[in-house]
Amino acid sequence: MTRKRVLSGIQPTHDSFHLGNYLGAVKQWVELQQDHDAFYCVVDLHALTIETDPALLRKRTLASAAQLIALGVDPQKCTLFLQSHVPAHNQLAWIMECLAGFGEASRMTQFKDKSQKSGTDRTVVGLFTYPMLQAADILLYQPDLVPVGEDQRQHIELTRDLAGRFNSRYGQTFQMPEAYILKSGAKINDLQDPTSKMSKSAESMQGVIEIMDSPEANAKKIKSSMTDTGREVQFNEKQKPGISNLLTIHSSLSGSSIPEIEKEFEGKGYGDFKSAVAEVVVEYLRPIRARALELLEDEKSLLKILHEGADKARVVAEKTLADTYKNLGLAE
Ligand code: ATP
Ligand code: LTN
Repeated sequence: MTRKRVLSGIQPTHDSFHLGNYLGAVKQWVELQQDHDAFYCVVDLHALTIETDPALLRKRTLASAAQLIALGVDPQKCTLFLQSHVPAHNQLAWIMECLAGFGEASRMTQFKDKSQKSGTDRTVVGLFTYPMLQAADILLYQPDLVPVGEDQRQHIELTRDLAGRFNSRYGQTFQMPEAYILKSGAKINDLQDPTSKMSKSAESMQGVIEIMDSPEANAKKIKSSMTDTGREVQFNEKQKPGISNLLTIHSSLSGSSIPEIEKEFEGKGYGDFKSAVAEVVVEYLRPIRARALELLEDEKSLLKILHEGADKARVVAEKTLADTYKNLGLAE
């Protein structure tokens, strides 16, 4: 039986991924690569929608790839590559732009939010066409599943609409992809503001656990995380959002269930619990950070992995692009 195909992407917009990115997204990538034909890409072209210094963009792109590998994305088991290494992404994106309606694209909430924040004059056209490039990323690989966070559901819906529209106008060309979104448990919140999600663009990084941060800095952030009222370690998102978030983090990394952890800390205070969470997080991330740093020391080998990934990705992408051009009536 052929394995189901999976595709996903992540933007290299920051120096480090955070625990939310790992538990909400990358951990699923690692699990899915075991029994799926998985394609994972660092979407460096999407990152151009935010103006970045060229040296920094390059550094973050390589750091993203190194972190993915250190977190368990295995180039022997999946195809790991950079979006900009496969020109078919841009080529199919144009086709998607000619298929999407202006009104339809204007309804994308990510565009509305981001453009509202920066104002029309500072919003680039690429932010508007971002979802059509994302649709191209996906459809080129004919995936069955696209693992993403809840915030990406609308973009996957648009991708499905575009695929359906193309197929009915020009004949069956694209596989209809499904979003693969984890249940609510996978949402990790900010340690200082546990009612909002842990985010790379948070105002303060005090509540964000970064993979590439030093173990000491991360331990300190957890120990000084916001304290809820009361003193029992119990999962109750309404009354104890901070402790509940820490319980989710502990459980996801240690593998112990939340009731088991609650039992372990019965009669002990928040202080002991926070120290234990700090220990779990620090020990989990320590080898991952070390491995990522090691990979970054040998850029040549890292780039070789990415080039080999792109060679594999190109074969699949170019086949879909050729079929698309043919079905559209572009002369051969
Ligand atoms: P920003 O907040 O600046 O938009 P981000 O931190 O949300 O960035 P993205 O690059 O948008 O990160 O997300 C990468 C992946 O990580 C997405 O699939 C997203 O759903 C997931 N993700 C991001 N933050 C969290 C979180 N706090 N909990 C669970 N999953 C998350
Ligand atoms: N928009 C996504 C990143 C992304 C993506 C993709 C995800 C770009 N292309 C293709 C899945 C499939 C985000 O911001 N998380």
